[in-house]
Amino acid sequence: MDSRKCEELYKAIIEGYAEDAEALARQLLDQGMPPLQIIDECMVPAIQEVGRLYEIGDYFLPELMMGAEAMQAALKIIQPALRGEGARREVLGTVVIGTVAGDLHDIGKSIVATMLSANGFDVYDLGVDVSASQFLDKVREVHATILGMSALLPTTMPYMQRVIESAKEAGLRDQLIIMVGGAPVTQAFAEKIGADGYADDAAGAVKVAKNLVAQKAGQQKA
Ligand code: B12
Repeated sequence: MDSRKCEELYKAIIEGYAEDAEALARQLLDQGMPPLQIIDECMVPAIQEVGRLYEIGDYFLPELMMGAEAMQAALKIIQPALRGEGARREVLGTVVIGTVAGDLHDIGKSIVATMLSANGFDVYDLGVDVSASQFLDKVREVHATILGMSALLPTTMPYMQRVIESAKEAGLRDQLIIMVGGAPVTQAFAEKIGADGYADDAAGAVKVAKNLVAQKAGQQKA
């Protein structure tokens, strides 16, 4: 495997070159690098570095946006390969997922959605800026097993709790598994707001989702 290509993809995202990022992602796939490894080793560290440069004032909003665009261009190439990886045997559950109201960050949420879908879940991705009623309408419509929420801003994290409260008021809470995530979200926060599960990356999200579904099935049998 040519590790220079991974390094080049990392740099292309930091420098905001979307076309290069796309081409490099394709080359890495062609070389046989597993899609999740490309995301975790070449891409996520790059967008994190973009965030760090923005935080210390070296980058401004245009650079932040260019980095995000390069990241998304590469993701577009990787996602079909990621989806193709999981051999679909049975449907493990139905997931409604989205980024909460006021928050436009969707890169991590989309990776989680793709990974869940690759691993046997039927996934309805509602996108970004999703309100409590939009989440709950979809949960009712598709009889969701899992509701997944993502937030990247400290100011939008509290909205997750609001959605959980709304689910209780609507009488939907008990039938649902609620999972939360996003860079500033922690296990402690998840517990505090009464969510059932939390994971700090997409592979973890799949593991937690599978465990919670199995647990719930066990409870229903008992
Ligand atoms: C890319 C980016 C953007 C892009 C987003 C593009 C897009 N389509 O998503 C753009 C340019 C639009 C943007 C805008 C803004 N951003 Co911004 N952004 C980022 C950045 C650099 C990367 C986020 C990202 O994609 N990470 C990579 C993914 C893979 O990681 P992730 O999202 O954490 O997801 C993983 C896990 O958390 C988990 N996960 C995620 N969701 C879920 C859900 C579930 C259910 C589960 C189980 C797991 C899970 O799995 C994922 C995969 O591994 C971060 C920096 C950072 N370090 O996070 C700043 C950051 C989040 N942004 C920040 C800010 C301030 C903003 C703006 C307010 C800037 C402005 N002045 O306008 C706006 C807000 C707009 C809004 N209303 O949302 C700050 C927030 C800090 C704060 N205290 O507020 C950060 C931390 C940057 C910084 N260091 O200052 N941003």
